[in-house]
Amino acid sequence: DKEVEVSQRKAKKPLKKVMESSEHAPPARDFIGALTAAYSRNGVPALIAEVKKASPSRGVLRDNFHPVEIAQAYEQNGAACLSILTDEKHFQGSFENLETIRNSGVQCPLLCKEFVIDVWQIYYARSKGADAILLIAAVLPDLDMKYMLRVCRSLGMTALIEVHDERELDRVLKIDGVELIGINNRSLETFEVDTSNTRMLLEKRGNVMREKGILVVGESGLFTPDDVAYVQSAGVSAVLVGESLITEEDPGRAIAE
Ligand code: IGP
Repeated sequence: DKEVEVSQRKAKKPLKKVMESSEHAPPARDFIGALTAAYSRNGVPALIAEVKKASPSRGVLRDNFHPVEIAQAYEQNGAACLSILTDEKHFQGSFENLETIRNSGVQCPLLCKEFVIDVWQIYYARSKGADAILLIAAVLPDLDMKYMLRVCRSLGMTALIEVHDERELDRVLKIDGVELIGINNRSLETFEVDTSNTRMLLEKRGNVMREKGILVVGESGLFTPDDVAYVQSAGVSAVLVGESLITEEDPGRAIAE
C-alpha cells in the first residue's frame, strides 16, 4: 500500500516538476555540522527533537498538536536539529508540516521522517525544505540504498541511515559515503524497545564506525537523563527523542529537565 500511496503522490506532481522545484529551494543546512557543534559545546549528546503527532504503537500522542509552536519551543530550548514526521498513514504527519516549519523562521536543520522507497520522496522533501532524510536499512536493499545516498548527496542533503540489528549494520558499513547512522532501539516489526540495543551494536562495531568517522545517533525509547547518559557512555554523539517530549504539556521545557 506504500507503493500505491507514492504513485498517488506522483499523480499529483510528476518527478520532473518535483526535481525542478527542489532546485529552487534554499540550500540544505549542515545537519551533521549542527550535531557535532552541539555535542562539543555541551558535552552531552546533541538532541534531535521529533515533531510527531501519533505513532502506530501508541496512537495519538498529543491532542493540541501545533507543529510550528512545538518546533520553535524545541529550538529555543536547545535542540540541535529537528525531526519532522511526514508519513501520514502511521504517524499522521505531513509534508505541509515540514514546509511550514521551514518557513516559520526555525533555523535548526530539519530531518524528513518518511518511509523512503522511491527517489521521488527525496526530491519532494528537498523541495519542501528538508536538510536531511531518513533511509531505513530494513526497507531498502543495498543497491537502492547506494542510489538514494547518491541522490541525497547531489542535493546537498544528509542521509540518516537507520539500522536495528547487526546484520543491517554490517550491510550499511560496506557502503561508501555513509556519514550518519541511527541505531533504532525499537523494532519496526514488534515495536519492542530495548535501549541496550544501541550499546550492544556499539560494543561490536563502535571501533569500525569511529575509524570511518561515522557519527552515531541513538534512536527511540529515551525518556530520562539516565537513558541519555546510558547511550552516551555506549558512544553516541546524538539522540533522537520523540514521545517523551511530545507527550509533555510543555515540550520545550521538557528538554531542559
Ligand atoms: C523517536 P521515541 O521513542 O522517542 O518517540 O522515538 C524516533 O526514534 C522514532 O519515531 C523513529 C521512527 C523511525 C519513526 C525511529 N525510527 C522510523 C518512523 C520511522
